[in-house]
This record gives sequence, C-alpha cells and structure tokens, in this order.
Amino acid sequence: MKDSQARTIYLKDYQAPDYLVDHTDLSFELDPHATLVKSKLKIRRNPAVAQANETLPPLWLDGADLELLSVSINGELLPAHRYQQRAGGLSLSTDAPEFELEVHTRIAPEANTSLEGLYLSNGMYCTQCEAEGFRKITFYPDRPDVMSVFTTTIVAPASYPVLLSNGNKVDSGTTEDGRLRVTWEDPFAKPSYLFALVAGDLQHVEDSFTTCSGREVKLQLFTEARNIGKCAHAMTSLKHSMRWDEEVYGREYDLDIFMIVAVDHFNMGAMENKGLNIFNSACVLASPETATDAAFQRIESIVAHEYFHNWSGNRVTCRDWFQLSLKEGFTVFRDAEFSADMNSRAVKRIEDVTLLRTSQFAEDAGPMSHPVRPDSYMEISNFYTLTVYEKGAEVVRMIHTILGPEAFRRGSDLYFERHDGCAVTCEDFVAAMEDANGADLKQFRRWYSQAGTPVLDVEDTYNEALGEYSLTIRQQTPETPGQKGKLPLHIPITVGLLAEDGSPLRLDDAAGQMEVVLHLTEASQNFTFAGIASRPLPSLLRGFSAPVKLRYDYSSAQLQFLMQHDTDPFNRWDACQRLSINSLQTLQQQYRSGEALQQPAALIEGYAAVLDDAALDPALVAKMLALPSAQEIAEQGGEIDAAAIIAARTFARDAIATALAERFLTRYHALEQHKPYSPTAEDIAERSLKNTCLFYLCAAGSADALALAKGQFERGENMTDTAAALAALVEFGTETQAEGFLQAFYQQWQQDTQVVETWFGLQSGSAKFGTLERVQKLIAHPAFEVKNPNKVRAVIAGFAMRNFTQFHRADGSGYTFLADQVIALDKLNPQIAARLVTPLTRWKKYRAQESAQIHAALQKISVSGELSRDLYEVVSKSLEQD
Ligand code: B3K
Ligand code: ZN
Repeated sequence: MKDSQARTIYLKDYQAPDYLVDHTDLSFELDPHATLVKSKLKIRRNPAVAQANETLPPLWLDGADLELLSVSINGELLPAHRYQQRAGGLSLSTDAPEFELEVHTRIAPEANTSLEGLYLSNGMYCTQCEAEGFRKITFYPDRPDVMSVFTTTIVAPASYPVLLSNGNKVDSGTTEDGRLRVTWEDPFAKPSYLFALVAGDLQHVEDSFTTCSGREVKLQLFTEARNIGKCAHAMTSLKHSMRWDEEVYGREYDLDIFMIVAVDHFNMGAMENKGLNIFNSACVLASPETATDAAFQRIESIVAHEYFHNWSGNRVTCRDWFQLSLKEGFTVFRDAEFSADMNSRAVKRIEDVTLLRTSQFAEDAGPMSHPVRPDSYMEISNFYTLTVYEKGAEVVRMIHTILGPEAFRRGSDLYFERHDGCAVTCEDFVAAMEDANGADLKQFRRWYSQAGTPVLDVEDTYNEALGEYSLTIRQQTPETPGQKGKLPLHIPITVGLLAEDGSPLRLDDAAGQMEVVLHLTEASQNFTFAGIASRPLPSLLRGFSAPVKLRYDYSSAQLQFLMQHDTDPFNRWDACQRLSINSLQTLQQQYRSGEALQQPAALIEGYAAVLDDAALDPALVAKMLALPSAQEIAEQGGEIDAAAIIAARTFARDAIATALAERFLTRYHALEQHKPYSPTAEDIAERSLKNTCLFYLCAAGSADALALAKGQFERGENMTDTAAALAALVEFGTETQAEGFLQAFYQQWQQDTQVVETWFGLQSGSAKFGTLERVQKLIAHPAFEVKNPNKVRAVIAGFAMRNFTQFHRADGSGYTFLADQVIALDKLNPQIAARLVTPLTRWKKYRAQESAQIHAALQKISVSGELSRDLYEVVSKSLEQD
C-alpha cells in the first residue's frame, strides 16, 4: 500500500482564499478523446486577507488529469518561469492584484472511468463536480468558498443536439464547420462544484410551475429516447417539492428554468447543480410496470432533496468541505419532512431510523467514525457518509424539537436572509437558530464535534404515597478513533406515560400535555412527574427524538402492551422491534449453547395481535411484522456471530410463518387490489402488507402458497407485486423453479436497464439463491458492466451488504471475493471501490475465525499495489485498529 497518498487535511488549518474569481467564462469543444477547454477568469485579490503594501502571494489553481496547453494573463501568453505545474495543480506568480487569466487545457472524457469531472455515459457527455471534480475539467480554485458567475459555451457535432449548462440559454448557433454552439449564463454566483454540462441526443418532457410571486418557471426532464415514458412521476414530485418549499420554508425558485437530466452511469443518487440537476437514472425514471413502490418513493424524496438544495446548498453554500453537513444534514431533514407530509409520517420515520440503527450506528462505532462536522480527512469523497447526511439530519431535527416548529422557521428564515450568496459554516446555522429566538444551543453544539452513538440507560421508580414517578437517565458516549473523554450532550428525549388501562396520562408538569420533551444535559439526571395515581409504563424517546441507543428493561408483556396502546405509532413499532430483538437474542444463545431452538412465543403472540388489529395502518403493520435484518441484529452489541444470527432469524421467521399462516392468508386475500396501480400512500401500504403476508406464506413452505406467488408473478400487474412474488419464489421455491422464473423475467425485461438492475439485486441478495458461485456468474453476464456503478451496486454490494447469509459463508470465500473486486474496481472508479470495501472494515466486531478471515481480506487489498487515495484512507484506518 502506498502511503505517499496519506495527506491529511485539517479543519483547523482552514484559510480564506488568497484570490477570488468574479467571473468564469468557459468554452468547451467536445470530443471523446480530446475535448478542448478554454477558461477565462476575472481574478482579484481577496480583500478580506489582503495587507497594505504586501507582496502578492502566488495564485494556486487545482488541476488533475489535465493536459495544459497554454496560460495567458491579460491576453499575453505567460512565460514558463511565471508558473509551475505541480502534483494537484498549478501555481502562478502574479504582479497585479486584479487580472484576467486564460487557461487552455485538453481532457479525454472517454477515458474517464472515475465518473468525476467530464465523462461519457452511453455516448452522452455529462459532469459530476462535487466535491473536487471540477479540477478534472480545468485548472481552477476548486473550493466552495470561491463563488463566481459562470458563462458556458458548448460546441459539439450535430449528433449532440441537446447542449445544456447552468442558468439561462443566452445564445445559440452553428460554427463555420457545421458544429452546434450554445451559450448559457448563470446569474447566481456559485462554487465550481455546482457547475454542470450535458451534451447528447436527448428527448425531454416539459411542464411549468407558477411560483408564489407569480413567475412562470419552465421545467424540463431530459432522458434518452427509450426512457421518455418514465418521467411523469419525477415531474410531479418536482412540482410538489417546489410548492412545499414555498409553503413550509418560504423559499421560491429563482431561475426561469429548472432542468433534470437522467444518466445511467453515476456514482451516487443525484447532483444539485444550479438549475441543471443530474440524476442517476435509477433515481428519477419510473413507470408502474418497471419500478417498485420503493423506487417511486425514493424518486420523490431524491427529486425533492436536490430541489431543496437550491436554497440549502446553492444560495447558501459551505465554506469548506468540513461543513458538508451544513447543506446535507439540513437538506436530508427537509426532504424527510417533505416525504412525511406526502406519505405516512410514521413509516417514513421508521425507515429513516432503521437506516440509522443498521448502518450509521455501525459507521459511528467503526474505524471511519467521525463527527457530523469532521476534523480531518484524506479524501473528501469518503465523507459523504451516513454520519454527515443522516446523523446530520437528526441533529437538525433535534434543534427543531428543542425550539419547536415556529421558532425553527424563524431560525431558518434568518439563516437564509443573513447568508444568501455566501459560503458559511455549521456554526453560522446554529447561531442563526439562536439569534432568531434568543435561544442557547451552546452545549448542543457538541453534537457537531463529538463522534459516537450515545447510550442512554433509563431506570424508574414510583412513589405511591407521593404520587410521584421518576426517571433517572444516564448518558455515555463511547470512545471513537482519535476521540477520548466524551462530554455530556444536550439530548431532547420525548416521553409519554401510559396508565394501567393503556390510556395516555396527562402530565401536570407539561401543562396537561400527553407528552413532554425532557432535556438531558448532565451525565446523569433525574426527572420527576407529579400527580401520577398509579405506576405508569413509560413510552421513551418517542419518534426517536435523538439518535441514541436507549436501554430500559422492558418485559415482554410490557412491550406487547406498548405495541397495542402507545399513542405514538413510531414507538408501537419500536416496542415490536425490541420484542423481536429480545427473542432473537434468546434464540442466538440457544443456538450457541447447542440447545434446541424454542418457539418465540411472546413474539408470535405480539405479531398475532398486530395482525388482528384492523384499525392499524397496514403500512405500519407491515413494518412491525418485518424482523430486523441480520445486519441490524449484528449491531445490537457484543461479538458478531454470523452463524448464530442467521440460525436465529431463520428459525424465528419460519416459526412465525407456520404459527400465523391462516392469518397471513386471510389478510393477503383481503388486501388484493382490483384497481389500476397508483403510488399513493394508501395503496403502497396495502401492497406492502400484502407482500409481507405472501413472503411469510411462502416461508411456511406450502405448495398453495407458492402457487399464489406464481399467480401474482404471472399476472404481472405492477413491478412491486411482480418483484415481491419473484423474490418469494426465488427464496422458497426449488432451484429449478427459481431459475425458470428468473429466466422468464429476464426475457421480458432485458431491454430495460432499471429492471435488469432489480433482477441482478434479487439474485445477489437472496439468502438461498445468491451464492458466491451465482454472483460470479452474474458478473460474467452480458448485462453486467463493471464501469456502471448501478450494476456493481446491484451485484457486488447486493451480495456483500445485503446477503448476510452467503457473504459470511464459513470458508471466508465471500471476503476474498470482495477484496478481489475492490482491488479491480479501484483502478477504474476509486469512489465506488472505497464504498464497496465497507463490509470488511468491521473485522474487529466478529468472532475470532471470521475476524481473522476478514482481516486477511483487508490485508490482501493493502498489499495489492498502489491504491487510490479513497481506498487507501479506508483500508489504512481499518487496519490501524490492529
Ligand atoms: N451533493 C450530492 C452528492 C455529491 C457526492 C460527491 N461524491 C448529492 C446530494 O447529496 O444531494
Ligand atoms: Zn444532498
């Protein structure tokens, strides 16, 4: 492993830029192998750092993988001694505080497999510049605190009729040699990471939106011709987002046009480039026949997320990349609230909390653990993490809980007003929240700087004579790499109390409300409720009011009681989760001590009651009936014993399936829909419960159940039902049957990229069918493309991250396979390689044998040769725990 890559950048070393760029004039002559990029920059000394009578410092321009053709200042070619090309950029000496710099470079989009900078996807030119991709396009001060007004001219052959960039189209024509030429002007100053360019033979759908002040905005969604029928849902989602941001945050769109482009080759979900969002096709294209309900909902939330960035990210941006959560945490919070308003609030919250508990908590306890605002990084691409995004959103949510909705809105209004057009910090966000409300968030700020998931231990006492009920809550945050001696955090804990008959108690101390937010600020604190006539049952951390692990010794009977009576739907689900986890832990102990596994009676009873409760939202029922994933069970603490987890979970699933088979069948038939597909919350809820029932019915193994699944598969009414039936058939049918259904599905859908991705994922993630041998075959399949991150995610990540059973096969072959894939991918796409290695980073948590095997796989990567900076950072930090 090469360690010259180990350049660490620290937040404490931040310095304001020496020079500003007032105007950026770019021109592109597109060619797959030799694109000519000319940039003209109006540069001036940054007055904020200039000293009187100073010697001007050199100008630094970042650049990577560029062929430098020429450098001119004020129209004169610069002699070679005035500039130096170094690793990572260009340094120029200047003799005036203000000048025009012109740089010509050549780049090869065709050869760019990192999908950062300018590259080709199915013959279409597109860009991805966040965080540091612009430096692969031209030499530039590629940092978010340099904000410039951009003009972009694109020249391309006539076979690329659509030429797009940020802002408004101001000119177009044809060059003397017959090429097309278009010029775009973006009036809003922006950092280089928000620059975008697209060129291709694209179709589009068009709509319009009238803003709250009456301006008409043109909305366009561009795709390759074959996908033009899949744009409607994204367009509707965009219009809903635009309206919601006006109504909830008072934010109006600012340009006359808003464009979205779908591309097949993309490292993540989407990108919020000013006025020209670029999306991974999988996160924008949908039709009922080809996309599942989950895809419809994902599209709605990502379209909203990118749109919301126009204010939280673009108009107000980050000073430096340590502040990434300023835009990402806030925007995730905004999109989560939007989705909650559009769909079922409880279900959205459950999904977000499941992600946190399964993956963010693991990240926070692993070798890459970092605070929401990291202190250092080697490669910023590695810090687009669940901690920065999801925990960051939880931090914003806690501010919302502490201040209340009206005060939060006053804070966000002040934040946008104060910092419009500026590049600012997380501190500026918190300060605006305080200043708008005279609030004190001094201790709360520790959430931004302290890593690790806090653990809360709760005990209670009841004094019958005084009618007082007390909660004692202790907090403790575990040590994380490089951070010892954690301080107490300000943690808002929403609590309700249930009386013996299940009714909610009015809390005298909370002005007769049914619930109260307790502010835990000390290491240990006591909270007393007066006027309580008999011992209550506490409903703690309602709505998951803080991203913590909460321990309270509930009995199974108490959890079943909460499942039925809690007025907080999230906590009803959470009680069910706790009951499942307790049952699964007992089963794991039985497995480890070689005993016969016992029926999880309390869990079956609890599930039966949930299924019998006709008043419960079917979506919530489906969530309650889903056993925690193996990965989530693994995160419960202690040494991970993969075999015990798999045995316990499979046993519990089959026991539930057998015991409740009749109920599942009745509910399945009652939920069959005889109406056209619609992605409404109600219909999605019904389908999710129906398909949960189908899965359990097939798990119980009767031929009738498989026939039911076969019928649903063959009717093919919508992709949600078809894919759910296929998943059940693959998991519980014979191998020959599974093979047959998968073949039939592929035959029908092989022309559709998104469905083929679903098809790959169904196989690689199957506990029974997704063996290593099968995954190796999928990699050799003609539809697999190693240069397409969606395919890599569907097959390789599907196996390594969503197929606990096969990935952790006892011979360790899954680990070696992943190591080999990561080594190969690193040469093509470092960002994807560094993401894919995640399952190997937690080697320390496993039992001795697996731990040694995973460690060996990491070592294999580490000695495989020169690694990218991305992969080097993750692998070296993971091995440092030795
Ligand atoms: N801001 C982009 C993420 C860019 C990731 C760069 N490696 C998408 C988003 O969060 O909206
Ligand atoms: Zn974002």
